[in-house]
Amino acid sequence: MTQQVSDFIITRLKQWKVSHIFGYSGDGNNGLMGALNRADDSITFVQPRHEEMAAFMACGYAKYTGEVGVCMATSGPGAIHLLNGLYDAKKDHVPVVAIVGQQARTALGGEYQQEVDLVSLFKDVAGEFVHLATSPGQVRHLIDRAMRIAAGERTVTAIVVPNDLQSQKAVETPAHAHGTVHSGVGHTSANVVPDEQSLAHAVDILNAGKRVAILVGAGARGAERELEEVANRLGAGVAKALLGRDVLPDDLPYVTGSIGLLGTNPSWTLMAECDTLLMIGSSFPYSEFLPKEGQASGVQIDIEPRMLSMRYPMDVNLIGDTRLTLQALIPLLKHKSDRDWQQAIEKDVAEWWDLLRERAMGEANPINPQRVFWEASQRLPDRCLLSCDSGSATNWYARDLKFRSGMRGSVSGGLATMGNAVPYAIAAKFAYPERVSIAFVGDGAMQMSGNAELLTIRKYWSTWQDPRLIVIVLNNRDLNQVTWEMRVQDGDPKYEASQDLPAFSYAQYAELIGLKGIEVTDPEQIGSAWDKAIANNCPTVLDFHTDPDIPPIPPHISKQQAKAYMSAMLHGDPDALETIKASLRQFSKSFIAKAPRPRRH
Ligand SMILES: Cc1ncc(C[n+]2csc(CCOP(=O)(O)OP(=O)(O)O)c2C)c(N)n1
Ligand SMILES: [Mg+2]
Repeated sequence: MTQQVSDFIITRLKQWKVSHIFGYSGDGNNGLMGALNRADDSITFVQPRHEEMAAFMACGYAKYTGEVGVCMATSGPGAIHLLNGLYDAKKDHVPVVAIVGQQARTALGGEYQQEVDLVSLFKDVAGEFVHLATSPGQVRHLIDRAMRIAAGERTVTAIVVPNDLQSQKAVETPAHAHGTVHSGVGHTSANVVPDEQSLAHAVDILNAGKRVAILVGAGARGAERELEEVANRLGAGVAKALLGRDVLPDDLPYVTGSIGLLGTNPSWTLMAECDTLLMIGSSFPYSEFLPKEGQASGVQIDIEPRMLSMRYPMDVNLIGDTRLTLQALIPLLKHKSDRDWQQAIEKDVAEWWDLLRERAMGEANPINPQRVFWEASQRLPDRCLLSCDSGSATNWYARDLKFRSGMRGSVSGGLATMGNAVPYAIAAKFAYPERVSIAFVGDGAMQMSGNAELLTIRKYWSTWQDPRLIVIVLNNRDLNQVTWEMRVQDGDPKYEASQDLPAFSYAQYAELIGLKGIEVTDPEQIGSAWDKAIANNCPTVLDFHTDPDIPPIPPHISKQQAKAYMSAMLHGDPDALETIKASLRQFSKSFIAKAPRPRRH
C-alpha cells in the first residue's frame, strides 16, 4: 500500500530511533493517530490527561535518557497546551520535538475553527526550527531537520502538519530537481575539547589557586570519576546547582550540596571564601551566591559557547565536553599538598549534615517536611529516578536528600514551573521500566495537574516491569513556597485568599482509582510509610500532612529579608504565632551547630 504522509512521518521517526511519543489526539492530528495505529508497535504512544503533561513527559524522557523527546498535539487548543512543557525543555537545554496538527491548508487564513498561527505561536519556544508543512515533498526534511537540530543544539523544535496534508500520498524521495531538499537521518556526537593553549591557561590558574571551589550543573553529568579526580588533585570543594544534584553523590565528604536560595551553608562558605572558581556545565543564575567579582580567578567549561562567562567574568572560557575536557586537564593538574582548605570544607559539610538531621527531627505540626526527605534518603532504592516539583519540596529536595551514585534526579530548573514532577516520573517509567521512580510534589501542584495524571499512572502501571512509582505529596493546604516568598521578600503577611488550598485526601483518591494510598499524620509513621510504599508492587501515593510553618531557611539571610519577615509577622499574618514558634525552633538548631562561621586565611 502506498504510504500516506502521516505513515511516512511515523516511519521516518522510527528511522530516527524514536521509541515513545507522548501525545493527545484531535482533528488536527487524526491522520497521525491513524498512522500510529497502522504502524507496528516499535513506537509506544503514551496518552496523558493534558497536552502540557505530554510536553513535560517528552522533556522528562529527554532528561533521563539523553535522547530526543517527542510530543504530539492537535491544532489550536492542543498545541497551545503544549507550550509550558516545551518552555521547560528549552530553558533546561534538553532536546524535544513537537509535532502538531493544523487545520486544512485550504482553510488557513480563513479564521477557521481552531486555526491558530502556530508558527508564530511557537516562534519563541521553538525558534531554532519551526515550520509549517505545506507539501508532501517537504515532510522528509522537516522531520530530519527538526530531529537533528533538537539533538544537536539541545533545544526545542516544532513542525506543524495540516490535517489534509497528513492523508496525502507520501513523497518518500523528493524529485531530483530544482527547489527540492534531500536530507538524511542520523545524529552522532562529537568529541569537543578546548584548544591546547586555553587548556594550558586554565591549568595555570587552577594550579595557582589555594582555595578552589568547583560548581557543577547538569552539563557535568557523566563525568563523576573525572570530577572526583579533579577535586582530589585541587583539594577543592564541590557545590551542585539544582539540575546537577545527581552529578556527584552526597557521600563524598567535600561535596557541599546545593547552592543558592535553596542551597546549603557549606556551599555559601565555599563560594564566599574561594580564590578560584571552576564552573562546569552550569548556568546557575544567582550571582549573590557566587564569589564577588574580582574575588576569584575563574575557569568555566561548557559545551555551549553562549553559556560562558555569563554569571561570573571568567579568565578562561573552555568550550568542550565536560568529561573529555577534564580528562585533558587532569594529567596537568598538580596534587596540592596543602589540604587545609578541603579539610575545613569537609568539617563544614559534616556539621551541616548533623544540623540538617536536627532540623528534620525538630517538632512540627504534625509532620516536619524535612523529615519526609531525611527518612527517604536512607531508603531510596538503588538507581531510582527522582523528580521534584516547584514548591517548598524543592528546598528539601535540594538540601535534605542524599544522592547516591547511580541515582538520577531532575526538576524544572530554568522555568521552575509547577506540575512537572508527576509527568517526569511517568516518563522515567517509560524510559526505564525496571527502575523505581519517585516524584516529590506539593498539594498545589497535585490539584493543578498531578491528581489528573495519577489516572495516567493507573492506565499504564501494569505494563511496567517494576510497577513502583511513588508520589510523595506535601499536603500543607498552602501554596507554601510563595507564602514564604511573600513574607521574606516582600514583607507581606500570608494572603489567605491567594494562598490557602482546599483540603483533599490524595491517599483516598489514589485508593479510589485503584492505586495504593497511605495517609501519614504521625511523624513516627514516616519511615514505615516509606517502607510500605517501597515494598508495594504497585504505584503508591504517600500523603504526608506537613507543617506549612516550617521556614525554608536560606543559607544566608540578609538584613532586608529579616526585616521583611518581621514586618509580615507584625502586619497580621494569620499564622504569625505558629510561624514564629517554628522558626525559633529551627533557628535554635542552627546556633547549636554553630553554622556557618567565617574562616580566616
Ligand atoms: C505554573 C506555575 N504557577 C505558579 C508558580 C508560582 N509558584 C511557585 S511555587 C508555588 C507554590 C506551590 O504550592 P504547592 O504545590 O502546594 O507546594 P508547597 O510550596 O506548598 O509545598 C507557586 C504558586 C509556578 N512556579 N508555576
Ligand atoms: Mg502546598
